[in-house]
Amino acid sequence: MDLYYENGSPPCLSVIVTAAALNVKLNLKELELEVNKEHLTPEFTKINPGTKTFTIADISIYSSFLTIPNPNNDFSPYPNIKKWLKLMEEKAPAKDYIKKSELELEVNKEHLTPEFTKINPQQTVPTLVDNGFALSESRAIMQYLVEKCGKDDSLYPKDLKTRAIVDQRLFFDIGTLYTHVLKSFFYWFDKKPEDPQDLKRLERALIVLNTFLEGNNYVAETKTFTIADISIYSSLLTIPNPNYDFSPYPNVKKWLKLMEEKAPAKDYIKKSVAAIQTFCEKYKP
Ligand SMILES: N[C@@H](CCC(=O)N[C@@H](CS)C(=O)NCC(=O)O)C(=O)O
Repeated sequence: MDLYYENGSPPCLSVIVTAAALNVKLNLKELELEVNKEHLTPEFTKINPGTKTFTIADISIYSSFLTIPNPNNDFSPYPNIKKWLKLMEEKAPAKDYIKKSELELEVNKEHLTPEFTKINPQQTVPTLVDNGFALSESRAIMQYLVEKCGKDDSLYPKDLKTRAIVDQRLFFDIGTLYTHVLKSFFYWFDKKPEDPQDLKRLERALIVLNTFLEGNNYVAETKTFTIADISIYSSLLTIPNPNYDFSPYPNVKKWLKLMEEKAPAKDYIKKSVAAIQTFCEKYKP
């Protein structure tokens, strides 16, 4: 399996640690992204497996589209999206509710560059290519790797409720925790003082994480670490301030120590953290 990655990228770190935990050897292909530019290439778009009927992914992305504020947004540069929006309009249930919640639409101007876009229309790393099957989004990749290569289900338990908690933590990470860590990162990058409201949001996310860990060794209340621990660990390693004070979150502090001890791929983690720190040092406010 090929993994397109960038050193210092937290979602790439998550996938690489997951593969190491599964003893899966990935063929690492490093990309130099130079923030939002170099990886923007076409071929990444082609390998885009579809399903026969709509899934929760269609529903989730359709809802995102309905939230775009400009009602006259021109989707003609994206004919497949246009066609899919029409199809979803026809197929999605709860039409009355959708009508009520429809907002105006607008889309960012996309900068599509060739080879990479063919494989991954999202133009992000990590991107896994398994024998022609391409997959992006670190959390989806971790799930795929465990399902495909796991000798047991400990990293992504099959038990319905345990899995639901792991999924909840993964969504909490992508939607809340990592989002606020990333904001911190960009304040740092832009050499701007952090908005106190944003700082508060990160603190609130850490309070929530601290609560998840109350009486538990791992974030999803499991006996051993799961992909939710790996994902959240990668997120926290990205906090740009190397002296960030975790003492208001004692459970998080304890868990970070445990993860430092338990997480595999220690050399890669070291390298990735060093890359983040070098980057942060360069943009120190
Ligand atoms: N939610 C995605 C985020 C992926 C992501 O944004 N990766 C960054 C590197 S850390 C990237 O590829 N940035 C380039 C861009 O967004 O243009 C995941 O977890 O895989």
